[in-house]
Amino acid sequence: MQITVLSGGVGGARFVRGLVHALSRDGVEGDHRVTVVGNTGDDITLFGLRVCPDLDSLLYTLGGAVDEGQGWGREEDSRRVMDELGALGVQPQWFGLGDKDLGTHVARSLWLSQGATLSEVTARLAARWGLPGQGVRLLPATDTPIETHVVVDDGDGGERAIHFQEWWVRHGAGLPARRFTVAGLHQATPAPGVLEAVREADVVLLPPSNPVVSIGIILGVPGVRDALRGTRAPVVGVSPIIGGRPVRGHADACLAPLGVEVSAAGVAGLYADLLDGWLVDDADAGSASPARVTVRHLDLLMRDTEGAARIAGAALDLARDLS
Ligand code: GDP
Ligand code: FO1
Ligand code: CA
Repeated sequence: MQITVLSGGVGGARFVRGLVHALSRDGVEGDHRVTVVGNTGDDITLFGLRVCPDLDSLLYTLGGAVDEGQGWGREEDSRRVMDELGALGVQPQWFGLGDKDLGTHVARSLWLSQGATLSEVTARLAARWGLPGQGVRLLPATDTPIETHVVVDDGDGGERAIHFQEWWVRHGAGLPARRFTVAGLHQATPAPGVLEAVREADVVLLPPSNPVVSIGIILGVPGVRDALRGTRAPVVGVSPIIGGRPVRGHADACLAPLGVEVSAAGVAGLYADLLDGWLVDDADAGSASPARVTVRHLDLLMRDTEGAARIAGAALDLARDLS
């Protein structure tokens, strides 16, 4: 069975870890059964290094090396390099890169500078973290550099665009967003294997990732949304909103500029043209859904890997029933 997942960082990574657990527990075998298409809109160049937070959250989580409390970055990391950069007056200091994490960014930037594509770099990093041995292939949504920007008030009656990470991390998504733009998106092409992974999948899963700045960005890469609309595979999504609130992060601040209600139904509406099945939390049982979408409800909180596996298993069950 070929399962394709479009993923952001923490929410997507925890779901994929649960999916891998469910597949190994239920005895489904075969190499590269799971293809994860990761968001690259969060990517940023800092200190001359290319940082890909969502891809790295996937790598570290599946590699068993993530800082579980944060959901991103390496466990038991230190900040000696950042401290030294601070002492040297090097900015920015609002984005904290751990020492072990920096090794990833140095290697990625080196390999990119030597001419490797982001897909090739990601495959090398995935090998380091044992993803192929888990039957997981990780693809960036695109090899074209893209960056999500947030248009905010400039305080002078006009507007200015800042990098998504500056908005999310430095400002805690506290500056009201007028809209999101994605630099480079129109020229971007899907990374090798992305469209095939969607078209030839048996199941396409949308994990509980941010619908605007994670999955929304992947769907915005030219050709990807059409591939989801056209695939014969059932497309099943998991709501990242429980009881009208994001479980973590600032998805509410991302939905606001789109005028979309912060609810499971609001998110389902963003996927209405491509969704076949939709999992909502028990708290949202009875919530509205787009026409022709089959909705089931269950406990959607991923407390641990077992909990994530339970949710992933429910998504696969729904997909099977829709096939
Ligand atoms: P990010 O890139 O690190 O922000 O991670 P994602 O985009 O993959 O996922 C973020 C979304 O995951 C947020 O909107 C959260 O509401 C959602 N999320 C996080 N943990 C859970 C959980 O346990 N259950 C559900 N249903 N959603 C979750
Ligand atoms: N998130 C923070 O809130 N503060 C940070 O200093 C920070 C550093 C960081 C470094 C590497 C990395 O891969 C992720 C990091 N994140 C940090 C998380 C991350 O940038 C955001 O949560 C996501 O991009 C939002 O989707
Ligand atoms: Ca993200």
